[in-house]
Amino acid sequence: MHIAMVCYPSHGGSGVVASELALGLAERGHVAHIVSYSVPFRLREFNPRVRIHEVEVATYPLFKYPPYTLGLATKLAEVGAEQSLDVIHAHYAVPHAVSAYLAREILGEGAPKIVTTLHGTDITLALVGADESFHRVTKFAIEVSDAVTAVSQFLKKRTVEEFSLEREVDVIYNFVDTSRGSGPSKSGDPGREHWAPRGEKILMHASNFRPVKRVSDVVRVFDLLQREIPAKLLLVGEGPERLFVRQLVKELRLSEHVHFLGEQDYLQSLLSCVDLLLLPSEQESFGLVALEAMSCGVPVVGTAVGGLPEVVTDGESGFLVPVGEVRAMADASIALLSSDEKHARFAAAARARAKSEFDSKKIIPQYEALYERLL
Ligand code: GMT
Repeated sequence: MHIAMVCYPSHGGSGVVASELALGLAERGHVAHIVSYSVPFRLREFNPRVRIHEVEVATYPLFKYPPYTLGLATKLAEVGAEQSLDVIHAHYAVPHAVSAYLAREILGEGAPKIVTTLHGTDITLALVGADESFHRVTKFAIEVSDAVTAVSQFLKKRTVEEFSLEREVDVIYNFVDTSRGSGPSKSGDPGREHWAPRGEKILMHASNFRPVKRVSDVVRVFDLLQREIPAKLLLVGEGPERLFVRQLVKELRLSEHVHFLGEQDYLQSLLSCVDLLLLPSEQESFGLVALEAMSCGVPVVGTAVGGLPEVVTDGESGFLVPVGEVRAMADASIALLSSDEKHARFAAAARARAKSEFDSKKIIPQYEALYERLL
């Protein structure tokens, strides 16, 4: 099959899922065509079965805002005609599925089928709530797709309710290649020596530092924890809250224990020396970073929101507490890190869950089957 993958190329779960899906499909003999405004970071290495089609957006004095949706539709129609695409897989309803719909209309008979995967932020956060017209266009994009998937049961339910949908929405969970993750044993890792030379515990948080991630909660949890357990905190990612978080780290006099690592393309090598992942988000339709951590045998302390409880089993592969309960998050983290036996049990359960429920070998065939069903 020839499948166009439409995604955001930046560091973020949806781009990672689209890129890894493209690579997985290529491995299974298909050809994936990435259609985006730049090359997604995990696809920079040449792969003959993953072809990149960059969207150019016309700039013209009349255009106050460059029309990306139209540029994308034009590119999809062009790739569709030249490569006989079977499927356009849009990650996000707005604007990607809208462009896919336009391309399908332009191509007419024999046009590719449209699969739209909902990742959450378009449904659960600002877009839909902020503007009635976005609500309409999102509902439209969902309804005209040939198939729609959501990355968790939570997101499916939320979408069906929000848009009073009568159409079918499939749940296909996000996935991880568990063969890349190391097991739960953390001792002897060279990263440990570097970040924690005195044998301190290592905590990590990775996100796009948007307010929804509540990164300041990470710092406050760490502050409480390091009063009882010697520890270091690795903060991975870039985003609007970064300066504010830096300031908080300074105010709490934690600078020598907190490392800001910026954006990282792959987390596995970092996670191999990490003891605990903190994810205190206000909303998370899935929480891909939690799964990446679990795949490396890293338990997660996070919030019981959205689809996160479908990924992290509370009390087995981590702990989930209500949003904003910093003290509870710190207590759960302290409990996990102060007993080697407990930590090893959680680490093994986390890795086992990632392998049994979310391995790419289990999930990618579900997308393949969906494409085949449509064709
Ligand atoms: O969380 C973000 O801000 C990024 C966003 C994205 O577009 O990558 O993440 C969403 O999609 C991910 C992949 O399906 C999910 O793992 C995240 O939970 C979801 N983010 C939210 O729901 C806030």
